Amino acid sequence: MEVAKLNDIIKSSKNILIASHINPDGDTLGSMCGLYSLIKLNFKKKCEMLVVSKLPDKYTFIPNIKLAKHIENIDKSREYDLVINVDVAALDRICDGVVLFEKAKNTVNIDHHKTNIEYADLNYVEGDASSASEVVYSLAKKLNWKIDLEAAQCLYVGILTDTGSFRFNNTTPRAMQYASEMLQLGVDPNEMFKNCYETYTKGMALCQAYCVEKAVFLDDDKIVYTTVFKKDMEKYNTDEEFTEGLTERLRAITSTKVAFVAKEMKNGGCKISMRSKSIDVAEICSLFGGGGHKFAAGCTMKYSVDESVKKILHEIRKYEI
Ligand SMILES: [Mn+2]
Repeated sequence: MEVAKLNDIIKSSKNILIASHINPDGDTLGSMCGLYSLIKLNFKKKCEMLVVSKLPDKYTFIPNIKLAKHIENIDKSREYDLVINVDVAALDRICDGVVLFEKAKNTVNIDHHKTNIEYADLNYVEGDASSASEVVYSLAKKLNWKIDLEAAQCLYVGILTDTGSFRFNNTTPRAMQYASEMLQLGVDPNEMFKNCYETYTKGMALCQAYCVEKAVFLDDDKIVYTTVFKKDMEKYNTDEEFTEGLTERLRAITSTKVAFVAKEMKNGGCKISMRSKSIDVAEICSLFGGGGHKFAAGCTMKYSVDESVKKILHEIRKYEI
């Protein structure tokens, strides 16, 4: 996709909305705020930012994140000249934001999910990029945009968190080169690390320990899963955020090939987070309306936790692992 078109479309738009996905992570928020900073700096335009879920507390340090509007507080009858989705693999990931997306004169889709079906007018989807933040940064470079410290801090968060601190397979030379350039712009890696990872409350740490303790190991320990119920979160006085990193901990066990966490949702249903060292878990999650990456994916199921676990196990066991 021709990058110059992005310049033209931003220049010709008076009101712009940048949208992030449901249950936001560091990448969708980092790329949203990073793009916001870049548009402000290079086009002297202020855009609006949209979040469709509660903002995780730990990400409130991201520059300008507090300017983002929650979907409940935004005028849904508004017609934007331009809506830009970042890290949004499928349109339903922006929930009611779809109304605004469909009414917009122009739409742009900046992403790195291989499952992205390029649903916008302009699509910048790089399946090999570590993160949507990396794609935003690469666009900024190609378009010769100025990049300041504020933008670099935001985009660094996306690369850092989506590569699991430069540990996953998506840690490419380019991802590290960009991160290096961001450090040259003044990003403080230790400060970023502390903000993104050293954020557990006592309740969160204890609830994670409890969930690891009750993990179920199957098929010569190649499959491991654990469950999280609303009553567990109540007991430890923690919310759903605490499970971040839990699936990775289960995958980190030497015998594990596939790990997943099944979490009871507040409004019923069950959220599955899967990690793998062998099979394509995005494929399994897509059977239930989810998706993601080969070794890290998720889905939301409308069944009880126990029922969801059964269904997921059934699908995993269709593979040679
Ligand atoms: Mn991402």
